Amino acid sequence: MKRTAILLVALGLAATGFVACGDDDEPEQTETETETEAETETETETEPETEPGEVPADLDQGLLVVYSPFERDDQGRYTRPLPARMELLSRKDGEWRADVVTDEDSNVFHKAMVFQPEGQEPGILTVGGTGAHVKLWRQSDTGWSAETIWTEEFGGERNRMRDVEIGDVTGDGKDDLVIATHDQGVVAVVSQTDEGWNVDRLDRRENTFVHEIELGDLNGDGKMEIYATPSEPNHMGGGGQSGEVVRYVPQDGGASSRTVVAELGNRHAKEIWVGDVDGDGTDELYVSVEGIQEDGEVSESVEIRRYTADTPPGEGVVIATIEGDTLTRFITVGDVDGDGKKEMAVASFSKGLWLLRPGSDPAGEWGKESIDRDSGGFEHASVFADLDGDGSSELYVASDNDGELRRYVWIDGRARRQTIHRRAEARSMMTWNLMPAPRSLLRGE
Ligand SMILES: [Ca+2]
Ligand SMILES: [Ca+2]
Ligand SMILES: [Ca+2]
Ligand SMILES: [Ca+2]
Repeated sequence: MKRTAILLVALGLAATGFVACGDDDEPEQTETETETEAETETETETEPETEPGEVPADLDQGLLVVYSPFERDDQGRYTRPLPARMELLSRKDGEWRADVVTDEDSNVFHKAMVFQPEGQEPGILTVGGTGAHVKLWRQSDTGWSAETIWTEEFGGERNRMRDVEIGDVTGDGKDDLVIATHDQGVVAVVSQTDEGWNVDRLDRRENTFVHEIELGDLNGDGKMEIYATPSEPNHMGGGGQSGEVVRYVPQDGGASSRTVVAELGNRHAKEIWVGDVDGDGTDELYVSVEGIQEDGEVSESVEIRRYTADTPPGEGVVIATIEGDTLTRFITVGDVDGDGKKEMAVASFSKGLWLLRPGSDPAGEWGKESIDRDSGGFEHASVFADLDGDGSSELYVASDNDGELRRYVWIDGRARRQTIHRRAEARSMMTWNLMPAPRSLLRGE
């Protein structure tokens, strides 16, 4: 994928020195970072501790943050991949702590999330790229070590597990893993059986990237649907990159149930979101349709399109446009003010963070306001989570342009930014995903 190689030059990257390595045969070590990375950054919060929005001294929930780290090449640019890296970020007694787990089997973790197979203790599920691995990590007295749930060489130029979602798509009452890959277009359901893990490949297409998986029930029949985003492989040549959004319903026939639900023409999506944002009790599909840049000019800007169960594939409703940007890889949904109505945050590549609110007609244009123009990155990983448990969502954002992980809280209707984690060299890593997780799991205490 040429995009990645060019990107690394553009962003640069650096070794951070806290690399704990391991493979399946020996326990991974964990190190607690002490000074340069895990300290609380307070430059944006000089107010006393009673200030609204202050981060509480103790948080029962922390964050899983996953990266592709790089070291410098002979020209001093951060282009040499290092082992995939995951940081377990937690806060206690007024201090943030980042425990680090790395994996030499891959050079990127695309996602990490809590997963508890039936009859087992919860662990941390990771999907990694080059090599393509799905692993379940658990902590013991000797550190973190992983069970490999699925690994495969797909036979294409790239070999990546790109996304995973957890849900019961087979209808047996047990959670499944639904996984997408680069670059052989695989969409697979990994199910827990008495003998171990069973991989059911619903799809496989040459020269196809599947960027994203979402699960939900748009038609309200109680059967969980799978949504996936196949496209032509990524390229940096400008112009179009054709893609679509497809649906599979394993309980209605698996591979044969494949249906195109969003036709995107010469455009495509790397980010979709499924859930009930408008609060009517039924899930919707939101598709972040990437724009087109030709001869240095943005001819088509990013659009967020909305689909319900009966929306024709060519008639998604544009609820918002991110003017002048062609990339948006994160949509996240939360409730910034705790009023029970949901908001959607959109993290664009170069035009900052935006907050969208459905109006009285959710099938019309939504309200849009800027959260922060000074935030960005190629992935621009973002997630709403209520780590402080006060009933309102905070927005956590990796601004890779700045090498910072930031927290936004809404006070009197306005977003307020705090930096909670900073790396010494912004270019040394790309952040791919953020997910909340219990501190007890992250710290093993
Ligand atoms: Ca359904
Ligand atoms: Ca709805
Ligand atoms: Ca709200
Ligand atoms: Ca909160």
